[in-house]
Amino acid sequence: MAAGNARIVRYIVFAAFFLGVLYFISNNQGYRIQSDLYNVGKTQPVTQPLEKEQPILNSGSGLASSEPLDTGAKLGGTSSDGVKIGGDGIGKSGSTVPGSGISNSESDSTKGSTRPPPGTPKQQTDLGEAAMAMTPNDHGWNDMLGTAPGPRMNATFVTLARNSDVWEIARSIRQVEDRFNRRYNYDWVFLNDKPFDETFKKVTTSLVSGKTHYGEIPHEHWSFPEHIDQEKAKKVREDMAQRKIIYGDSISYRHMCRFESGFFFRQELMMNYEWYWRVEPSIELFCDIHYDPFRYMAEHKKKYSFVLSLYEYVETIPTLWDSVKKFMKNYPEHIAEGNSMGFLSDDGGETYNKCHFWSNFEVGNLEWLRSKPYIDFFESLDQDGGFFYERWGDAPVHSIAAGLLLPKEDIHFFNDIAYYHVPFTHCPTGEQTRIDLRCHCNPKENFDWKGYSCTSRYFDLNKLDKPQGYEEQE
Ligand SMILES: Nc1nc2c(ncn2[C@@H]2O[C@H](COP(=O)(O)OP(=O)(O)OP(=O)(O)O)[C@@H](O)[C@H]2O)c(=O)[nH]1
Ligand SMILES: *[C@@H]1O[C@H](CO)[C@@H](O)[C@H](O)[C@H]1NC(C)=O
Ligand SMILES: [Mg+2]
Repeated sequence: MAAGNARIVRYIVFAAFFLGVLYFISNNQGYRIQSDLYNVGKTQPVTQPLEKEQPILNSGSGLASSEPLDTGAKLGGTSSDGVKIGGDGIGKSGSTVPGSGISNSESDSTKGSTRPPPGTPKQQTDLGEAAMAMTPNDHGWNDMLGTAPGPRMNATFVTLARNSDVWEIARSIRQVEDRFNRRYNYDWVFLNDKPFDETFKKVTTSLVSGKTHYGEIPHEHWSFPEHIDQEKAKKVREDMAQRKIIYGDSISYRHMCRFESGFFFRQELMMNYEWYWRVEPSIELFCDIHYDPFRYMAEHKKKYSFVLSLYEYVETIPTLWDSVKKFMKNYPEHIAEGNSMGFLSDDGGETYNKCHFWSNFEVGNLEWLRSKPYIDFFESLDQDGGFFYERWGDAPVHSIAAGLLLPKEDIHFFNDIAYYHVPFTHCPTGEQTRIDLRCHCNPKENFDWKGYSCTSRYFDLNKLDKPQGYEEQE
């Protein structure tokens, strides 16, 4: 009897050992196939959310997973609730900008690429039902590996850049991918007034986990409108150069500001999307982004968002507010009830207090920018010539539009997106928030509650509670 038992035990030990060897082999293979963890969104391995304690090599091995391997065969599909899953037919070359008759040369990065089409979300049976984890207490909050569940919005990152910006934008992309997009695989649109070169395309496509698209801006979106008096504009630039106003003597900077104010959202490539997230070269993201900001915007019916706000340099916009007042008089129907005039003006609209949202970071709704109120607003300002006779920035232009054309609830402040663009930092207020989000910013550098920030005004106007600990940062 005892001998019989011992034999059975031996069998069990052998069997366990054998299974262990099998487990080890399959794991090792899994590891070799996916030698780069961050390729997770591109190669579409089966990705089960990892438990924290599990050794990292186990990631994506597929063991114990019941999910079918999704190799992107469903790319380009649209789920039943109309949520976009993958792009298709975007970025045909040589196509024309609607209404302009100008040829736009673009190239689709996926052409001639050897890697598989970029990621689609893990196919959930019911995409729309996957709830978004917004706090550490919510289910799925710490599932930071693999492709994020849930629907995807009709959204893209967008970057205006020169070929020479390639390494600076590469840094930005890497941070956006590491902190967010590697799990979401949103597309990225690059725009330039000149054709992008091969290096730019190769480097950026290698870094973006979604599809990349490259557009050349039509000439009339990057040039002086006919009504601009060239002599007058030139004198302004010479004068501003003497007064050492930053970018005051630059023509290209003015084209850039006018383009970002009035045209980026109606570029042909951008017409394929409903939401955008603007990214500039050399920015930093300091915290993990645990949820989809596009989806947050959509579900909360937000149209515009910011992380930093400040006072504009008055020398660049002496008559901007006069132009705005003229617009308000001519188009009273466009001014929203319950708007954010209180953010922009301290005297009920008589004068501008120079407060604006910093537009090098924006997550926003493209349909709003393409709407009649916004277009009328832009065209009205453009007629007055301040992009060239002064040096109006796209930040005050977007901000004043958001402040007047939208109800104030439509503008969102992302406390949990930690951000840097020289020289300002938004580092989330609240130690627990920074720990939960694994931030690497120095809270002392947070600009939000400093004297030159307008974020307090935004909180006051919207009757929002300031995050705990803000007083210590004032
Ligand atoms: N294609 C193209 N992009 C430009 C040009 N000038 C600026 N940009 C881009 O427009 C955006 C804003 O320009 P920046 O030079 O960053 O302007 P800024 O943010 O006001 O100033 P700094 O970042 O402090 O230099 C960036 O994404 C630039 O890459 C240009 O002449 N051509
Ligand atoms: C995305 O939005 C654009 C612009 O509104 C629209 O033309 C396009 O059909 C949308 N795509 C999907 C898949 O919903
Ligand atoms: Mg910049």
